[in-house]
Amino acid sequence: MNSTLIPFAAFKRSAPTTFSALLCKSLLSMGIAICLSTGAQAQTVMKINVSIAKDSHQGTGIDAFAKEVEKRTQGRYKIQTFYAGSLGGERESVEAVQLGTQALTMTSTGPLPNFVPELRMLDVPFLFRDKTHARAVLAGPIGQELLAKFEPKGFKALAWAENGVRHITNSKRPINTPEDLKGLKLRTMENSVHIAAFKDLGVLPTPMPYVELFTALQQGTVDGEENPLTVIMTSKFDQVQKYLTLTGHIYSPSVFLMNKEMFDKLSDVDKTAFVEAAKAGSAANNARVDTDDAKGVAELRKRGMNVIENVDKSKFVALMSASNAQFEKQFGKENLDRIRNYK
Ligand code: EAX
Repeated sequence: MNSTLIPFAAFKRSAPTTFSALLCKSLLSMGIAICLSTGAQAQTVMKINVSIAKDSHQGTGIDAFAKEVEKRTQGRYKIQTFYAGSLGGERESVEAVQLGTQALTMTSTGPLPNFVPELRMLDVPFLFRDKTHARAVLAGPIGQELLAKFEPKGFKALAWAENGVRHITNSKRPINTPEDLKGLKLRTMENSVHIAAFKDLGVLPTPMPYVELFTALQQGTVDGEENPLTVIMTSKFDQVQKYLTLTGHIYSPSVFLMNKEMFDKLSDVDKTAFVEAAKAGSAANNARVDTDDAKGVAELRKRGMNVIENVDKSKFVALMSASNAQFEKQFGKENLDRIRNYK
């Protein structure tokens, strides 16, 4: 691994200047490729992926990131973008980045506590008042401290982004109160906090990766799921889910991750370029979340969904707080209060 970029430098020096075609030396085990393009400027190619569609907040986020990296490194780095789970689901992709077989990924925090346990606290139900509160926490000292927790685990977390505020959909019946959920089989993310919270709500949580979800809903393996409006729209869940209730039960962050050794080998200037590019990607992602949140209800109604907007949240809060004492013991009440009270 340590030699990843050393041959790159050597390659560049010895490269003839008259190459007419793109020549790539793939170093798949290292998750990168080094290419010589016309004019023999050496270029390092890295991959980034998301598990949802290109036409989505996350797709928009990695597109903006790729463009900015190329621009800010004058084309010395090229980021190839992959969508819709074509390189694997979120947990698999995070593993690949940790191992270094893939350079980069953008993921929701769903599977991340399996790698960085401190992140579990971000997914506690009703922890954030709204998106503005959540964005402020992630941009402030708490968010920065959490990004640093990735480093001993083999990741450079370049920047936070946002997956969105989660709402419940299902194919069986309108959900007006938590009692309406009783007995429903609901897919959750592969995250122990989500699983505990949904057990408190009286549903049968079925954890599975997002990439398997559409088929599971279509085949009736599960009755429902929960995701932000932006994910529901881009995933076309309206084709397999009749009912949507705006529960807003959990705020779901996402993050740009890079293999730490690869990041450490970048020059200081390029390190800044990657971090700034991720911030630009995050801004593009968040803007798309806002657009989708603003039009989501009307759009999903137009597509035929029955949307319940005004739900009595206090009942959901009361039930989903059953595990709060346990969460406070596990994650530190002071840590959760620090997030809750952040202004
Ligand atoms: O990252 O797994 C999920 O439900 C996520 O919200 C989705 O994949 C987007």
